[in-house]
Amino acid sequence: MALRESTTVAIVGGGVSGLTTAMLLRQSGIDSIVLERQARDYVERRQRAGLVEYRGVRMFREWELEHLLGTFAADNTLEVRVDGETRLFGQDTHSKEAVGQLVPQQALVRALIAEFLAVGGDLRFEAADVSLHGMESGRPLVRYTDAGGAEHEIECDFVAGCDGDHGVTNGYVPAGASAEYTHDFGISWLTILAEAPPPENPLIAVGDRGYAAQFFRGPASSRFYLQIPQGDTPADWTAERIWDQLRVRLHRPDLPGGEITETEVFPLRALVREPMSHGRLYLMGDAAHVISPMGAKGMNLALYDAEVFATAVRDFTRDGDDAGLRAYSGTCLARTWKYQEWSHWMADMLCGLCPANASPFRRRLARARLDRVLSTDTGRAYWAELWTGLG
Ligand code: RFL
Repeated sequence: MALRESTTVAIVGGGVSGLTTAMLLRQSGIDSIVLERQARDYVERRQRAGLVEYRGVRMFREWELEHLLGTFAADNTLEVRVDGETRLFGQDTHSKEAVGQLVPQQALVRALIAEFLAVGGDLRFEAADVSLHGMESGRPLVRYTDAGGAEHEIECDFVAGCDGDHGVTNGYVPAGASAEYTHDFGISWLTILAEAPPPENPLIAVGDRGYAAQFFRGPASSRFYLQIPQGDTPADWTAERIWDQLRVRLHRPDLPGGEITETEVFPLRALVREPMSHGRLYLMGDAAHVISPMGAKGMNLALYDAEVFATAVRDFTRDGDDAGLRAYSGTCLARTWKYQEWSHWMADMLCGLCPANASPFRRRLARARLDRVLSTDTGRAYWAELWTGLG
């Protein structure tokens, strides 16, 4: 016999989108149960993104949760090093007042977990075999098995599908009612986490020597990216080879090495699932869309979806106003596509400056675009709008 429980929103997935949704609902006095497949320790250590754009910072401030973001303000400067020559984005008035925050994703996740539990939130780790039932009914059910093997059945008003790209919830939008749009950039990156001092500004190096990047992930740690040949695996990249290539491509022969704590190969790809809702099920974050890390927007889109959904549930619960819920998918998809376009535009320009990805003609086009973005007022304003998330 399954244990029968009840809540307003059952949230599947305790990553950034699930925990933010739970916290925003909590701030509105709305109860939820978060079901996370992994153990707490695993979730708290999983390192990925590192920048909350200004729109997200403003969101946390407006919901009185800004303290969760830590203390590393970003000044919106991005350095692009083209064949060793420094070009600085964001060095103008367009984004001066709208600064983001450097927040390693796992630090945000840790802060959200601690806060949610401290205010009495219901967060359950090691929840296995999650399944959804009756999404088209007025009162859906979520079933799962807890770590001790006991079966649970949660009756709720809404289900938030926050379980990432490889989760189960997006499978509950019927095939006939959904479409999946994908793009493969034909580029593979090796991503490296290392105990190495971060650069002064986020740094992307492009040009004859190939693509490399270095970003802040803590006062003494960095995330690096290296474009690698398609088909390479982490085993092909020894620590010596990694540091050697980083020094060459970043034009930093003095780059200090450090302990490499993680390496992973991933293809640059994009995916959007439409629609982002079905009946009482609302998909958010990576469960609905995957974006190349080129524009640093994956986590930020997840935060946006969480706010649109939590606001819609609040309006419905408090005022009986279902306009936000009805508009949810369209609202989030409009922003998703805007940032997919931007991320693609950035990749086209920056990866297009490397011989491995572009003909000499396309490389000159990419450089002309870069010059235009940096040297015209409209170009700088366009870049700043999207980098800050205000566009
Ligand atoms: P997450 O973070 O994947 O969390 C999903 C959670 O759901 C759980 N789960 C389940 N729980 C219950 N039942 C199931 N059946 C479940 N299946 C899965 C998982 O254990 C997990 O805890 O998705 P969410 O919340 O939508 O957040 C999305 C972001 O994590 C993602 O967009 C970013 O990490 C993308 N990303 C970056 N985004 C940025 O904004 N800036 C960056 O610089 C950036 N760098 C990156 C990235 C992603 C990377 N990966 C994944 C390749 C760098 C990397 C290397």
